[in-house]
Amino acid sequence: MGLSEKIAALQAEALEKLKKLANDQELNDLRVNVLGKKGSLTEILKEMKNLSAEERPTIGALANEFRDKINFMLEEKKLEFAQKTLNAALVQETLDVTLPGKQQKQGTRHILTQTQEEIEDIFLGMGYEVIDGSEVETDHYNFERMNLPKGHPARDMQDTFYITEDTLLRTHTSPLQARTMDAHDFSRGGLRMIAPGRVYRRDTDDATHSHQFHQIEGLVVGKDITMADLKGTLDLVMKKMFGQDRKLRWRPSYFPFTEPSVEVDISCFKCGGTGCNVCKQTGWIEILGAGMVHPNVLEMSGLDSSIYSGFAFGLGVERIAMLRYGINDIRGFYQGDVRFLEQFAL
Ligand code: FA5
Repeated sequence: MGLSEKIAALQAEALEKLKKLANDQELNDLRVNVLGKKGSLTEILKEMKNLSAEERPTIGALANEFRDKINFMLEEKKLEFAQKTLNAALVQETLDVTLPGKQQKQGTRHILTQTQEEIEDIFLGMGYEVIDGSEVETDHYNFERMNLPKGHPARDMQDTFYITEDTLLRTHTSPLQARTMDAHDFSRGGLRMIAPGRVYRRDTDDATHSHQFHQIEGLVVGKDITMADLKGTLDLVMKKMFGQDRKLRWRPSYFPFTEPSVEVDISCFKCGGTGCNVCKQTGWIEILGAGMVHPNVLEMSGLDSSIYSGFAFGLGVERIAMLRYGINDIRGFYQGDVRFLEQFAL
């Protein structure tokens, strides 16, 4: 068989194999077997040295034509395989935009935060400043500046967690009264502030008591502040919080840092005052402590108590939220049970 016939036979065989290729691996094998250094074409071309000078160019041209043709066809096949792989991937990765999405659970502000912010908004609307305080407080501000010197019997009602002998977790937000008065420049006028925050006591946890809870302190100091201002202010705020029908009841009480002192009750939201299990058949629910700032407290901040007077109050945020939403166990606020919390999602 002459070389041109051998090339023609090789071409026919290669074209046949090309048709049957299944993947890139087989394609590469065919390229190596036919066109590679030790491939069939190279073997055939080794015989060129036996040809005459006239025959060589013709066979050479034939061989080149064959090589180009096979290369071209292998390249086409390669593209075909790539296209197939791509199509298969596209089919597999199809995104069905009509499928329903996964529902994302969205968080919500805690009911205590909501209650606190609502109270803040009412006071901000009346021109009060909102003051932030530290939960770690000194004995000096928590007790002494609140007219509770060391050994005072009323300290027993607010035993707390001590960090050192003079550093403790605050038992109420009242130290912010002294701190705010100390920082205020009274030559520029009086002050109106509320101070919300977490407080701590060595109380036994039960349905209405927690060893940590939230208070909002209120303080107004100026030149002609009277008990009437305190009454008018709290009456307005409580009606905004609990509705116009609520009545307030003022009872004499005792706090070392106010004189006179009062405790304020609100007419029961459930029975309206006739008596039920929520108000323990009294028709009233205690909501806060308040009074006129004790002269000693004013004087300790450097104020002349014959010129300046003020009122203060401290309310429990949990107590307010429990009343508003009919929650009967304070522990629900802290347990993080989503079923409890999501009832108050806004
Ligand atoms: C005080 O803490 C005073 N500092 C309030 C005050 C401020 C009076 C300014 C006068 C002038 P009392 O201990 O009563 O007061 O607490 C105030 C409110 O905090 C209570 O009415 C109650 O709502 C809430 N509270 C008290 N103890 C607890 C507790 N263990 N758990 C949850 N709430 C509590």
